[in-house]
Amino acid sequence: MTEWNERPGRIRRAPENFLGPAEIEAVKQGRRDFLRKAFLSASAALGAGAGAAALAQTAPAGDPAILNLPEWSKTLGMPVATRGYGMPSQYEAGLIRRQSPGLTQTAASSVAFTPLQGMFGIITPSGLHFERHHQGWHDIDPSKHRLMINGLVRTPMVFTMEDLLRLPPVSRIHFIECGANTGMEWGNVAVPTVQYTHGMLSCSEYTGVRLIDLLEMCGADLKKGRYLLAEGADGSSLTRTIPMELVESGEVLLAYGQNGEMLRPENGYPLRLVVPGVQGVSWVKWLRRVEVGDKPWGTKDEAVHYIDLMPDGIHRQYTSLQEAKSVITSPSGGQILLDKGYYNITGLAWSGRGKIKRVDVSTDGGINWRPARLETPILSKALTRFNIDWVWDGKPAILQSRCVDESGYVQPTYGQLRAVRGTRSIYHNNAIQSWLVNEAGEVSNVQVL
Ligand SMILES: Nc1nc2c(c(=O)[nH]1)N[C@H]1C(S)=C(S)[C@@H](COP(=O)(O)O)O[C@H]1N2
Ligand SMILES: [Mo]
Repeated sequence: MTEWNERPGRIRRAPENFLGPAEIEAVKQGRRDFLRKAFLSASAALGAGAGAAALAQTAPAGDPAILNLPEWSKTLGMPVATRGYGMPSQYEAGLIRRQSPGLTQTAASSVAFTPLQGMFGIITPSGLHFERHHQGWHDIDPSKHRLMINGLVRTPMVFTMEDLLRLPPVSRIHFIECGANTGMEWGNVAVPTVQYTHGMLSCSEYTGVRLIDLLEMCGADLKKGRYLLAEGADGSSLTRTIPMELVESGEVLLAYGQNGEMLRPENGYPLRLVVPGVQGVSWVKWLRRVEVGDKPWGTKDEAVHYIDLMPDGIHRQYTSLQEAKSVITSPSGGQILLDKGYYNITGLAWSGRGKIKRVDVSTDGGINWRPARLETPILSKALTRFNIDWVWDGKPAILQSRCVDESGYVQPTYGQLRAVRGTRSIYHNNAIQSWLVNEAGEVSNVQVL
């Protein structure tokens, strides 16, 4: 099926990770054919001398999509509620979560990435939210799910989902990013598309109860109890230590809602922890227990995994905050610019410290920078969408974005990041991403120091 948006001035969506040489040749041939046909009919319509510049604005004469009434204008459409739960158009079937080609996965430990290249605005549709499971996912019967709060509390309590749904809720928009996002790029360029370099990233409106309110109901000892242990109900018994000051800020939620409906099973239905600004592993899914304690637990998920190997050979622990980071999502790796001319460069920026203050974009590999437009809303610890105009002259170009957050933190280059962190980490890679556009318009993943 040819892509509906495959025409000059537009970008062909990457259908899969790598485009093979044959597929690239087919796209190029398609572009040549399109231009020749459109040029011939446009010249015929406008008279001799009509230039190629008129192509984009002028419908080719004889275009059947203009001349003939389509079927859908002449027939009765589908009845309401043909589908009780709405689904995307059949023409959008390529925009799905995918597993990375370069990643070894097991049935137990697995990840599927969000297709950032095809998305608009800042909210991730729930069906495209990335998935990261340490022991697979379950669709848990909410009537059988319980949340226990114990440890340094006056009255240990057990809540049903009904109990939680009766309490006053709040709704907030936040990003979630796995600490291992972009992890495969530490050594060198590892994967071809933005889906795989940055797709362990999503942003939703979450609805739920503030954890601090429940802790107060249980009479938690906030003087001694400076830490929490959050535990999931899946087979991995995922457990993470959460510092109490994060909870006291009122930001940490016991969420049951995501984008206006209940959480999806893959994302922790019926209850998950939301820890804004902090790496995804602390957002415990299928949350069944919160324990109040006086020191970090040092569990397997924080002693062996999600630690940063530093150049001196020592592991850094509990680096949970996600530092400021940005990425151009289109044009991006695997896409092809079908013609010279105008393009809107678009992307996302986010920071675990608060709001994004500024994003600059370079089209020459970091020599010159121009400020991008930040689209509203600009929310704390949420994705921020940026856009900037660009005219491609057909010569090789390197596209980069660099963000600054409200704390003044500037997103580092790969050179700056590696100078501090070395090359042997897996987690917390927030370096500037570079996309190379070659003379054929093909966009690929490269690293610029
Ligand atoms: N109970 C439980 N919680 C979990 C996980 C898990 O496997 N089990 N994975 C964690 C990791 S590593 C991440 S990055 C996020 C991913 O959330 P998502 O699958 O909703 O995108 O959930 C976290 N919470
Ligand atoms: Mo993660």
